[in-house]
Amino acid sequence: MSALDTVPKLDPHALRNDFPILNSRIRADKPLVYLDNAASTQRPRKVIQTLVDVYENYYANVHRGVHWLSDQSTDRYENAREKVQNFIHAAHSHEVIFTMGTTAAINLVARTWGDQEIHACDEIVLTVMEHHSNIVPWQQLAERRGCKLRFADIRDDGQLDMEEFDRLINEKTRLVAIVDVSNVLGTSNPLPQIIKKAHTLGALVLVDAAQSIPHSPLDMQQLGADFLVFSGHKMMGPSGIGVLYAREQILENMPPFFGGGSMIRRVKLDGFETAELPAKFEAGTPPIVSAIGLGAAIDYLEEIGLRSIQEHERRLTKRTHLLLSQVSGVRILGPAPEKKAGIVSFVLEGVHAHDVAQICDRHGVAIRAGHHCAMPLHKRLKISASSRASFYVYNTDEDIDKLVEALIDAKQIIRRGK
Ligand code: C6P
Repeated sequence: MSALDTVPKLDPHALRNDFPILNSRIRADKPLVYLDNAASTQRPRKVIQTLVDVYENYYANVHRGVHWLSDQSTDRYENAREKVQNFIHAAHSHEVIFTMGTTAAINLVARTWGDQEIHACDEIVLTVMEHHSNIVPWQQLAERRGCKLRFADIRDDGQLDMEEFDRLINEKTRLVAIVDVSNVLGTSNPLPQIIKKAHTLGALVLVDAAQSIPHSPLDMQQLGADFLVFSGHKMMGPSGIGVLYAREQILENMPPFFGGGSMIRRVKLDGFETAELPAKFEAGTPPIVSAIGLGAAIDYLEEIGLRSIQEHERRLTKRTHLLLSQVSGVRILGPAPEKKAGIVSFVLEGVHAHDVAQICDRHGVAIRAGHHCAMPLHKRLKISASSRASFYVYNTDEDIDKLVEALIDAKQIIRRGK
């Protein structure tokens, strides 16, 4: 018996009942087929109800009041932090900083750790498959500090070129900032190998886990990355909430980012002292209810089991590759299904990605089209745009059949138009 045989199989048809929005009928009464999960997932009733429950019964500002309601909401907010800690297996809950999302978390690191630690002679290693959120903040840092950015290429099969990565990283490298799973290629990067190499050379590693954290298990103490960033809205949580994880010692040494209430121990007219972690990085009133909602999303994900989610998506990805490879004119981007997560981007010969997505939409099928905030990657692939189907726990084989039907229709419509 293989280890995978012991992973309980999830039932997407049963799980769909937890998601009210999936009962929607759109565009001339078509059932909604939601395949845009890499952009944002849908929320189960449990998460939605948690938000309602907090607003109806427990809402007040946190860490401020001495009254009962404030205690209730503070307890729930801090409990959500502990849920995140356990979910990523961090050593301490104060290593979990709530932010507005992945983008905000990376900017926080660039503006604090980056401005303090990076100098003109330093280098930062990135890859060509990064999302703009993991490129632009480093370009801005390079403008401020004069450091050099180096980009590791991909191989023709859509995987990271590890030989080039090994050549780019050296004693000048202070940071490797890398995506765990590419939001376009679905490529899953060899993080343990990358982290080991970076640490040997004294560089830190930031992992952009926006596309991986809700799809496969992650253990920060085992992985040993220095920073980890992700967004709640891609893991069935509310939008406007995300996480920056960093090791305690790094956070202790980093200067605060936003100044204001909560992040101080004491303020005088001629200066201030910062608060302890994690408050030091959470100035102002935080996204209280969204954080509690994220905690509820984590409960839901853990009930299903990350291994089961990963297996389900692997199966859907394999099936999508198989069926799309039978549609003439489709070119799938990225590696073979066993080397990628539940993201399948493709181009349909002779049809613009936006037209593909629009025709899919007429069939009730929601996919994303464009550069997916990864323009350098599209340039590297010599295309301006692609279409992308991305899966989650509630997607079924029938959803993929509908996608394929829509693509065949798109081809016929374009042929008739010519
Ligand atoms: N990708 C997509 O459709 P925010 O917007 O801050 O929650 O996440 C930014 C981000 C960072 N890194 C990766 C790998 C991402 O995929 C994203 C968001 C969405 O692919 C919206 S562009």
